[in-house]
Amino acid sequence: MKGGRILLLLVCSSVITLGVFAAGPPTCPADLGGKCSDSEEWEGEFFPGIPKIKYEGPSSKNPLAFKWYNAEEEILGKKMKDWMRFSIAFWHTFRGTGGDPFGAPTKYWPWEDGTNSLAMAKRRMRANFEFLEKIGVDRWCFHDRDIAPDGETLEESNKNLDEVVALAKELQETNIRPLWGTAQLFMHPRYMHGGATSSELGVYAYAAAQVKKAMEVTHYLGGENYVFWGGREGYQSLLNTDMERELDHLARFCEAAVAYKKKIGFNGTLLIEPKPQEPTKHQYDWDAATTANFLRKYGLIGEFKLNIECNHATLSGHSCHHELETARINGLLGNIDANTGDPQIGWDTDQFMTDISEATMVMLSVIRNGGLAPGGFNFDAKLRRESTEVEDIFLAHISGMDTLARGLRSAAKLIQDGSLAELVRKRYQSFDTEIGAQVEAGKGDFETLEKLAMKWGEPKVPSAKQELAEMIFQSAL
Ligand code: XLS
Ligand code: NI
Ligand code: NI
Repeated sequence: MKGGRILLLLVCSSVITLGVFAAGPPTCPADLGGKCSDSEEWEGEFFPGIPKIKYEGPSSKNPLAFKWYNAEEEILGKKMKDWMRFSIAFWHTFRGTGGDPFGAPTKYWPWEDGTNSLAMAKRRMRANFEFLEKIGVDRWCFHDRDIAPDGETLEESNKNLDEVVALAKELQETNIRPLWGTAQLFMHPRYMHGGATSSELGVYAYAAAQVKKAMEVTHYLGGENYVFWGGREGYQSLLNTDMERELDHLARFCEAAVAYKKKIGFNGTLLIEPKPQEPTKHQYDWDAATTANFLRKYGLIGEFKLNIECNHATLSGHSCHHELETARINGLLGNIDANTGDPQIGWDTDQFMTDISEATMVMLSVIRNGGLAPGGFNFDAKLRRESTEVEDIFLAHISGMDTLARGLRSAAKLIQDGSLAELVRKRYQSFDTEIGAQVEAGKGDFETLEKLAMKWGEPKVPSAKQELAEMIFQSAL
């Protein structure tokens, strides 16, 4: 199992921006039947024959149509598109290859030429925008190094990024913008001990420079949020780690990000994305509660919110609903990385969500939060290794969008029906009394409570009605 575990850790890093540097992308796999383009200019459409995806309703049998997601339809006083604020993750959709630690890539999209050149980066960006247009989503998310190749120097990397960002800005026109941008601080070997928590000051500085630039381009593109996912901000062993010092460094890094955001006039939300482990043995932003504690300890509450990823939630031993509620009740729910794990595979499989119950619970939190704006739902999800046709990119996103849309409809039904809320209200009704209110107001001192306990005698403990709660929930799906 140990060997398996190491391989699993490798999987996580391989899902993101495969072949960005060093080893580079695979060469054109003629032997595997891969069809690689070699022309500089891409003629015509990237997704020929695929129309703009429309809503056709639940009875439609057309796989290239929405059955539940009807962007303009109002649910609980808000258009579906405004509840969802969907976003496409560039790294999975345009850099994912289906490769895993046990096997070579399985996907070679027709527009790939087997290189990681600037010309290729630009062509991919054009494919991204054609996809956004056809799927009807007006937000996208990126890491700096997914969209533009690393250069020999920081200056060269920045120049590459500027060139691709200029094209993205043009292609965005007026209606498309990033839901969030981020810096990739986990792929390059310099980040092997982390970025902000590296033991090496030079790396800390390099990470800061990369985040500075990524914040600038996110701002330039009209991004609504900026994400920090600390893939390698953690440790492999406490024996050689000064955890207190590393956490202090991470906090200083966050403070500098806040200062820079203000300096450049970026009004987007800064988001921290918790994850318990992968690729480190233990990541500092383990889960929502741990991250909230970090923010509170260092006086950063109010400057950051959380980006909750469902697959990370289950990796930390919680449900996605738990993580969303923890973030929400602390005023920290900012964004959702909408994906799901696999109950039989132990790592971050980043699958599109297909479970209607899970989607309904997710949407219950979102509704209670009054929506997510300026956050939204980023599909941090990838096609299965075995799904290899261009059409599968559409099918995967349609299925993910429909699942969440169905979740929204079910959650709205539950709220409108009111019986679940009534069950919860009744459960706590003893606190709705005069004495209960005093206790909740902090006036329940122990002497008073002892007198009451003696006067009341053995309390009658009511039923939690858990099965009834489940029945009500099920009937809304
Ligand atoms: C990896 C994370 C990553 C972040 C962005 O597990 O989910 O994709 O969302 O760096
Ligand atoms: Ni994520
Ligand atoms: Ni993830």
